[in-house]
Amino acid sequence: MTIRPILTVPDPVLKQVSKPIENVTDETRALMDDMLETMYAAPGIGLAAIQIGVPLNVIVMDLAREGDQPNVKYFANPEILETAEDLSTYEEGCLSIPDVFESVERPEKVKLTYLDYDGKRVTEWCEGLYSTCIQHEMDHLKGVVFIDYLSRLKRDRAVKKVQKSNKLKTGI
Ligand code: K1U
Ligand code: ZN
Repeated sequence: MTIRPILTVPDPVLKQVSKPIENVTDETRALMDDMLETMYAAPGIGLAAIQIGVPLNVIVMDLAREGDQPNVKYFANPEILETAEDLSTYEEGCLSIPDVFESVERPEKVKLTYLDYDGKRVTEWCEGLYSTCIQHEMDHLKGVVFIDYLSRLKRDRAVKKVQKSNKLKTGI
């Protein structure tokens, strides 16, 4: 397993629309393993493949609290089948927009279908942080990041903050 670099805004790769995978293969599982290690190292609670530059519909997630048993979830080709009318607001973060947290409103519950690590189809309702996180990660697959829901002023400010921080870290 390898920790891969996470792309940050305004990298144009993050705007790419990812493609479905044909089957969950050993290659997909190797990608999922690298993604999970990268997510834990960051640290984060979710990661979409495009965040490490791979334009495939693959997501990993672990919403376990610190000190609890890991609760790893792997998603290939996730699709939302139904969306609740009620909305909920959560202060979201993103590993591609480090140190920026803003409130985003999304449907409170979604019915999701996906292929798991073994290629088995799972269909379930998601709510709470699971619902927020899967919607956030599925946005990445469409080239959307959470700051796209904010005002232009807040979005530009967030991008400038990331660019400034990267410049300080790399000297470039
Ligand atoms: O970049 C990402 O897509 C991952 C992102 C997931 C997410 C967080 C909050 C709301 C929606 C989606 C993160 O993991 S940001 C980091 C974070 O939330 C966190 C990090 C360490 C401990 C607990 C949370
Ligand atoms: Zn994100």
